Amino acid sequence: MDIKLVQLKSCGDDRGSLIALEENANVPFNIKRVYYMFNTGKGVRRGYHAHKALKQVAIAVRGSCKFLLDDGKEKIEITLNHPAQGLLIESFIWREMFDFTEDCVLMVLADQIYDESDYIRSYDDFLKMVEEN
Ligand code: T46
Repeated sequence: MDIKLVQLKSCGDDRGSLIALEENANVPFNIKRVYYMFNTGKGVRRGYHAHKALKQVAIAVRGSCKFLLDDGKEKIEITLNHPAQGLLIESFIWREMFDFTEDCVLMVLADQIYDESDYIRSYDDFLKMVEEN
């Protein structure tokens, strides 16, 4: 599956920790958009879609949450629980996010601006598109 969990270098000293994100360096694309979700309610499950072209890196900068990732053949579950973990999600991966802790801030860096036409929101359509590829 086209998923990578990248360890981000943390520059720590006695004042605390700092992580820098740079396009085409530890983030393997041009960063066109950054968004973050927080105040996610208890028991909420989000996502339920794949993307036709979008590549993203997700980082739980605070708290933790889980991802279900599915390439149409295999499903895996990944927990993001540290700000130094970057989850690279390529296109044509179905994703669901769940088990957000109350304090979770999930930040996502994306290689495209927001475009609803890039979303595949039907799981059946997703499976058909994967088979056709
Ligand atoms: C993804 C997962 C990890 C915008 O107006 N601009 C944006 O850039 C985004 C991402 C969302 N929105 C609006 C669209 C919806 O009205 O914000 C609302 C919530 O978005 P959505 O329901 O798509 O959120 P999630 O958590 O299901 O999915 C998001 C991303 O949309 C998606 O690309 O991979 O996080």
